Amino acid sequence: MSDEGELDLNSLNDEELVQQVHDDLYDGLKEEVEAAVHILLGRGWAPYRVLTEALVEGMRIVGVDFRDGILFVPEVLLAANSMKAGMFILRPLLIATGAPRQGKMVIGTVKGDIHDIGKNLVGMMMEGAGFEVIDLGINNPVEKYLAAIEEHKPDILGMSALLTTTMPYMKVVIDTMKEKGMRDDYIVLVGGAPLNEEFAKAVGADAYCRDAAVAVETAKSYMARKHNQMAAG
Ligand code: B1M
Repeated sequence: MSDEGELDLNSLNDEELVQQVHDDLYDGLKEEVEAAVHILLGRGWAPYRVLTEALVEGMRIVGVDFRDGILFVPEVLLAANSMKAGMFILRPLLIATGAPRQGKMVIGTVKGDIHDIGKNLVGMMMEGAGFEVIDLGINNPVEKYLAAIEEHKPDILGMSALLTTTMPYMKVVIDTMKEKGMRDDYIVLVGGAPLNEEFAKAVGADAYCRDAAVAVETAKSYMARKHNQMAAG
């Protein structure tokens, strides 16, 4: 695009700029998304507000058109990369809160599933809340979760699944933990768009987390319970 035709993001007011981020995310325009994130931060927006109102909402819109067959995998991949670029800018700001050390979490997306944006976001928010986070990435078989638990001895195991076809795998992981007599040694939290509380209960998780903020609150309250139990016992 020529200089003349280029849109000056700085000339937009906050509302227009957020709308523009939604459009640029939709169109997979990574540099524009990055520039807008910087501008919003420069205008004093809290990183979490930029994350939720600009990026997460933009991805929600992408999700609707993906579902309706208006967008396809290649376009959604570009949108996801743009979102990740925006998250990369926000990450240090979200994790540098100086929160006191809370505990340790191992988190990963389950086998067969390559969606990682939500998991990454949960990881960031948990780090910001004072948790040490070991991220196993995507497509994790039960062996990988177990090896990480052995190695890192976390307080919490977090699992993410975005597909109705992959979410049942959480039960495989939890059942294997039960078989090995180690299920009760860990707090198991699960999340991902197709899950709900009923599902979490059915697979034997401790709790379902609707979003990253809920994951942080849930993790904190389970850690407080754990400390109380240890103090009492
Ligand atoms: Co996919 N995809 N996708 N996709 N994709 C969905 C999930 C889908 C709902 C789209 C749709 O049809 N509307 C649909 C699933 C339908 C279903 O199962 N019922 C779908 C499909 C069908 C597919 C493919 C099968 C498409 C195909 O190939 N034909 C394929 C599967 C690949 C695979 O995994 N094997 C596929 C591929 C892809 C891309 C690679 C193109 C890309 C992923 C890129 C990436 O992640 N690196 C992609 C994307 C981006 C999406 C949508 C559009 C967006 C997901 C996202 O990042 N959301 C998604 C539509 C949707 O979810 N509405 C869709 C933003 C993110 C911040 O939210 O991930 O929900 P979310 O995370 C939230 C909460 O869920 C929660 O907190 C997060 C932050 O607030 N949370 C946790 C998540 N994990 C948690 C773990 C916790 C706690 C909370 O642990 C404690």
